[in-house]
Amino acid sequence: MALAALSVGCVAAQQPAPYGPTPTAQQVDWLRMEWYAFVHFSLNTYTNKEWGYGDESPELFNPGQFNARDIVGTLKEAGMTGMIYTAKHHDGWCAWPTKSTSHSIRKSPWKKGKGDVVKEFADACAHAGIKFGTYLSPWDRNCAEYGRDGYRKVYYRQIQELLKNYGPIFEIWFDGANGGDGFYGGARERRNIGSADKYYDYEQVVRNIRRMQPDCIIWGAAQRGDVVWGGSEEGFVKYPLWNARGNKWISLEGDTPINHAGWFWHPGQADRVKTPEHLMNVYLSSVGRGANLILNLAPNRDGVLDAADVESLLSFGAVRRQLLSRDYALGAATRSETDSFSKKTGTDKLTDGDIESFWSPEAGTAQPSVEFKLRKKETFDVVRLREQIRLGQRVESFKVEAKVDGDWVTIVEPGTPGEVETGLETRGGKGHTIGNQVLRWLKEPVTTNHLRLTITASKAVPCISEFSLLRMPKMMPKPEMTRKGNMLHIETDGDYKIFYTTNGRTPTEESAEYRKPVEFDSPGTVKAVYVNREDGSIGPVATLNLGYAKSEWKSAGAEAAFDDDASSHWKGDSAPASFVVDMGKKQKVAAFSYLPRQDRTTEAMTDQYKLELSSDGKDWKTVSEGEFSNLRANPIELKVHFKPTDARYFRFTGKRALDGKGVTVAEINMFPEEKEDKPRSRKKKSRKKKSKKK
Ligand code: FUL
Repeated sequence: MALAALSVGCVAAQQPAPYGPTPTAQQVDWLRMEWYAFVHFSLNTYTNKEWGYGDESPELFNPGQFNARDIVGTLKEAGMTGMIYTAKHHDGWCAWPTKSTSHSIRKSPWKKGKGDVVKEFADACAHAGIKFGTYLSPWDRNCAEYGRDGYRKVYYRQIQELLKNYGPIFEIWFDGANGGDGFYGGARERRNIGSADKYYDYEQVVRNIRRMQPDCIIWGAAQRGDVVWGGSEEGFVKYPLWNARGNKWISLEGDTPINHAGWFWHPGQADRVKTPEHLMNVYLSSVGRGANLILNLAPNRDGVLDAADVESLLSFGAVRRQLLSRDYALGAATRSETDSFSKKTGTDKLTDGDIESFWSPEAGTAQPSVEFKLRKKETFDVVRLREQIRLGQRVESFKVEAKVDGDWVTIVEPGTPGEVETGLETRGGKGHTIGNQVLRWLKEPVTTNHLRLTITASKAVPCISEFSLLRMPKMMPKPEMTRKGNMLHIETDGDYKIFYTTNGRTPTEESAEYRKPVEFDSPGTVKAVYVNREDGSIGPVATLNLGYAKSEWKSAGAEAAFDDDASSHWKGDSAPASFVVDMGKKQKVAAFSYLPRQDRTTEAMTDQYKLELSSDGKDWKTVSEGEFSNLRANPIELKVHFKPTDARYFRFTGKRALDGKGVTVAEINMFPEEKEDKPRSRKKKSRKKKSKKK
């Protein structure tokens, strides 16, 4: 939209000049998309890994029930506006029949090597009317030429194929993970590329993309693109949020998987899905702070989304839709401090429901404010504001007050410089920047018909397009569970009763009621739900997959690695470093989990390991050795499966760490054989009947 066409409501009857960097029309359209899906689906889906090394066989990829329209239909039903597919992840395998490498879907048995996942997703998106984008990892652990000049040709060709053959691409992702160990055509070595900007020549990459698809939003590309990473794979961005980077408008995107298990599908992940309440906090701490949200869904080995992920996505989608369905400020009477409610000075633009029209006070007004009169008293607990960003981002802080029982009460405190809101805590936040939009979830609902907005600091005359009042739908939380030694603890909350099971079944009101910590010393699955004491509604199921209890475990000095306390960690002074644990008795182990240190530093965070088992503490057998991937961006608990083995002792070796000296472990768990551990027969799978449609 041309600036001249903006509908202005300002006292001076003159449109304010743009301030600072302004977004391109494409960036504005992109911000209006709010949230869309990431879909990670590749060879890693079959290897229980987050990063493939590059030597995985393309034979693994055979999703017998994959149906792109089913998946895209689910995303659309949730209200998502697009999806971005990992056409190539770091392992280098291409999910389309590329001419750039033979390490591709042509070598996979799926559709006899004639399949093209990119095409199926692109077509399904076009069919559903949502946008399609692509992720093409710059880092390629398969390609022999990676790290050398020859790779650029390969990579540019891949970009060209994706941008020329699959219709409009709304966004292309250039991941920041670059260089390191890999297969590299058999060299099996470490390759570093130095400056990614120089190595890939992002200046040229960006130029070429603009030529091929001028409307495509470019993520990353050494800040030469349009959008950058929000800074955490938990999905939040920091607030206040400024879109200006030097003289360029750069937007932010919060990214996170819907499942705690990671970006790709992993066995047993149905128990680790994030609740709709959690997702709402992610939404409020990304979209609600002025960024966009990309939420990952990972199809399983059949090529189908897990029912648990779908259920949580759709419930969150419904809650979001309900939240946005009614704006209590819509059509409210307005006035600026100097005018009456009847005289229109443009303040009415704030409540006209038009995202483009805006109010702007006379230049020079110190702390301009607007009053709102609703037709009747309403109860709300979310305030939303939008700036007319086509004219740049201006507001530094704002305040919202409500008249309650004749007194003005501040319901959104103005932010003060230097404060930073981070993480997923979203209730009671202050009023800093606005940008595309800010959503502030109040600590308590407020009932009133009279409000006041004050812009307490702004870099230039404010241009505010919307002021909205929303009501957060009720969301049931799920109980937090932990086991300490042999005792199971479930977080209590006076409003709810807690029911739980230890046999894997979904708890009901017929199940055991939790009142105080209970003994649970075996491996297994505990499930618990909250039941609202007032209305009997049941919340989402919380699941805890427990390994062997660790109360009898002994070691010389590594207790912090198995004390059931995520905040403590064992540290070995220099890599490699090991510790031995005596589990007290011989038992069958088939998997272990590793929790990296959780204190928000990657210093000495173990990312290469070896695990050995022994029956007598003398003869050792290595059962697993490898890499813990993507810890820098996403330090989650990772579970590794191996051949079931009887053992009383284990030795864990941290072979390498991400940064600095030494290696660390926050927590190690050992698991018996579980149903999902068993590899599924390929033949059986492809014979399975079709349509497991959710
Ligand atoms: C990261 C990658 O390394 C992860 O594997 C994942 O693809 C995520 C979206 O970006 O940087």
